Amino acid sequence: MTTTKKLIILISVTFFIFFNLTASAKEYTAKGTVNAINSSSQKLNISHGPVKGLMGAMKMDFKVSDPEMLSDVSIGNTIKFTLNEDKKGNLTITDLEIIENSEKVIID
Ligand SMILES: [Cu+2]
Repeated sequence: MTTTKKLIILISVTFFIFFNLTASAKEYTAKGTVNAINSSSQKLNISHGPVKGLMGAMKMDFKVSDPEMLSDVSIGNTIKFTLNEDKKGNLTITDLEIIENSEKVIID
């Protein structure tokens, strides 16, 4: 094998590894309303709008990256959040911001 061929193979392998690593994590931005806060499972149940390139509007659970985020929100809040999708397709909220602070009034 010539040195040139070895070099081409080495460059190809390097690029292949690089693109696989960089393509692993994807980020999305979404908006939704908090339906439930589950601190034991570190999840928020959210009715979210369409997430471009990922999914349509639906009601579902999302894990948050930091449990502190659960105490930042209240049921009924409309939030804007950042979703991170890992290589396996697991979705995690990595950032959130309250855009409408209308808390649900619970009457006992
Ligand atoms: Cu969804």
